Amino acid sequence: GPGLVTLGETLGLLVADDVGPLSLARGMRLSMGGAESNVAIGVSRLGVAATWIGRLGRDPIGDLIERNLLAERVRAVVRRDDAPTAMMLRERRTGSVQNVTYYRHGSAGSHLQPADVPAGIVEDAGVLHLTGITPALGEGPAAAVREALRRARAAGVPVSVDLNYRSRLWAAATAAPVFRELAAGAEMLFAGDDEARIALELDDRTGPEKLAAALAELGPREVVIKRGRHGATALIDGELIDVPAVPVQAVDSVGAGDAFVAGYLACRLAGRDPDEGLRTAAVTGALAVTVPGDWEASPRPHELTLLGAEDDVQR
Ligand code: KDG
Repeated sequence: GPGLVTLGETLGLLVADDVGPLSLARGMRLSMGGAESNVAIGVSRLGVAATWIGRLGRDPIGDLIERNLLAERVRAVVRRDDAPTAMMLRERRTGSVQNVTYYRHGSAGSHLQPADVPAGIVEDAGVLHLTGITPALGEGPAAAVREALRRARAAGVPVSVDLNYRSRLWAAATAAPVFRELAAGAEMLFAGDDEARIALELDDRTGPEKLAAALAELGPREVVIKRGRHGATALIDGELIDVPAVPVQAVDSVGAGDAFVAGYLACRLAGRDPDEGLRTAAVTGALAVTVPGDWEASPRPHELTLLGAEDDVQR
């Protein structure tokens, strides 16, 4: 059936085994990450169809990414490019603070073009999901995002946007007008407080309710301010909803936002209301931080009750 369609760049990921300066790391674990494919996997795990569109290099990391997407039942619409698949390294500087280094300039993923999005794929989607990362990767990816957005709107397909500001890719002042353009085209908008402030060019005293209201004025009917361990504040068709975070032992917070979005969108695609979407999102987001890696911890439907389990051993 019509499910989630998303496009962007997925990267190989190396995470240091040890906490400390990366220059001293003795071992690293190889995996993959990418905000859009993280969301696609999260949605697929919850039993909703998901498609990821992007370019990968003709290299082993490209193979690794295709293999994982296939294993996760995410339909991958991939073009193999002569440039290498991008990589990122994560230094675990302290038990909870991580530092990301990208090796993505000139990568295969940054060569994404509007023509990489086949006719009909966006038009038949249940939701088109975009992030503010892709437009930061270059002219081609920015054009691909704009074109996908235009096509979705023309076909009456709801668009979901997660602003996902990445300071290593562009300056806040450059991102701001692009974020507002994405927000204006979205039906569902997700942002961290900091990202909302960047989009709206507001100072850091503006609280989540005000941020949600100001973002809703740009157009989206469903605005969700993701506040990490503080939960989320949503403005859904004019109604303010506060969602508490589900308390967990945090191991790796990267990917939590994507898991949150996946939980919400999977519910909305299954015809559930925003309230249930938000409750599910709080659970999927919490589960993501309990495990190293971006998407590995994404729950299956029967695992959504795991965090409330009374018994430590389930048998
Ligand atoms: O949301 C997690 C992503 O940031 C990570 O997987 C890598 O997509 C990524 C990016 O560009 O930062």
